Amino acid sequence: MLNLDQLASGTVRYDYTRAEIEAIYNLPITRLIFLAQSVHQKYFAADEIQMSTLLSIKTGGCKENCAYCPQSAHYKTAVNAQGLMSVADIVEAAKAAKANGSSRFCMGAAWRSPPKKSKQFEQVLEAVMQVRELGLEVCTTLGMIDDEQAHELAAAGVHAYNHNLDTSSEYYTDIITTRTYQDRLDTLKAVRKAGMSVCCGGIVGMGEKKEDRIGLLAQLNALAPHPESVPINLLVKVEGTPLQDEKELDIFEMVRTIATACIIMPQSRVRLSAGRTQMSDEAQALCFLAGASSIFTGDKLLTTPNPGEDKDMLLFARLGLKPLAVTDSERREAEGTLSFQTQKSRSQFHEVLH
Ligand code: SAM
Ligand code: DTB
Ligand code: SF4
Repeated sequence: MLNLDQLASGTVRYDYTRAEIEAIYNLPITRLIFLAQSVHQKYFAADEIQMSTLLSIKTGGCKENCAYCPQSAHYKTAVNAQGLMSVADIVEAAKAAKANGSSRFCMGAAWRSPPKKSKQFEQVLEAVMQVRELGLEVCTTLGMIDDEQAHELAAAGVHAYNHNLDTSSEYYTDIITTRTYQDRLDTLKAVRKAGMSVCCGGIVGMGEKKEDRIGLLAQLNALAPHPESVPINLLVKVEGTPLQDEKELDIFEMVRTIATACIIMPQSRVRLSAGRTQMSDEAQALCFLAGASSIFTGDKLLTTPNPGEDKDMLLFARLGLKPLAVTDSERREAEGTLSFQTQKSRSQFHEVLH
């Protein structure tokens, strides 16, 4: 039996069983969304959405065989492989992202792992330092990294490292065979050890069963501390990948995944990530109601389309939402001095920041 009052209190727990997570996931959607939103507003403002901009700094030709990915060298897709971008070009793109209201800039590279002690990795570190100097929160997603690489990235100023578990451990081997689930967990451990914020989530709509979405949520919940960011991607079906003809997922399954993530990881920022071009405005609004409070902006994700600034601003205006004006690190700094337990403290927090 679920204790709804305990769930609504926003208590942080790392020991939800799959059965408990399933019971939350299967709640009547009215109750599920109400619960997710109540928990979300214990820790986050109701109307603020974090805007992150993605930039693919090294595109295509990846050695891994992730069945969803247009950048894998194992599949013939329309992606043109491109070597590592110059630092100057990366900084230009970051300046444009900042001008468009993004507070977080995420650089992605189609690497199995960044080449060790290479000129290329040095170049990434230099780009991180220069983007950081613009006042943007820097996030990177470069594949598997070890302790040393994690420390170098953290020292250069990377705030968050994105590395997804993608799906349940059971379904994982249907999707990727070139690296293991444990490899992913090891990278997450290195990221945490180096003091970076962890950004870790997955993809829905890859032909997985409901149990796999629940399995993914259970794996994420067991990470202690929870990932600060949890991206939930809806599969973007790309021609040439093994998942190009995958059956459409009922969008309410995505909504349920987001809501459940918000409830079982109450202090994590859940991101409505890839797949928004396939979603109606109403479906996106449901994801925000379910507690998603972050999106990727701009007209491109890494290689696939995204709705673009104008469309997003129009939707925000209709929904009364606004871009988060501060970075998560600034927010957490303020959080350190304030309790979030009462409505009063939330309004004080806003006075401090605005
Ligand atoms: N190569 C690095 C890695 O795999 O960690 C970083 C880039 S990779 C493209 C980042 C994440 O994007 C993947 O882990 C996956 O969750 C997501 N992704 C990739 N292709 C996708 C697609 N077609 N639809 C939805 N999400 C996708
Ligand atoms: C994440 O979970 N989603 C983003 C980000 N982390 C790096 C990537 C989505 C990629 C979608 C496919 C593409 O554009 O290539
Ligand atoms: Fe490579 Fe990342 Fe794509 Fe997998 S998801 S093929 S590791 S770029």
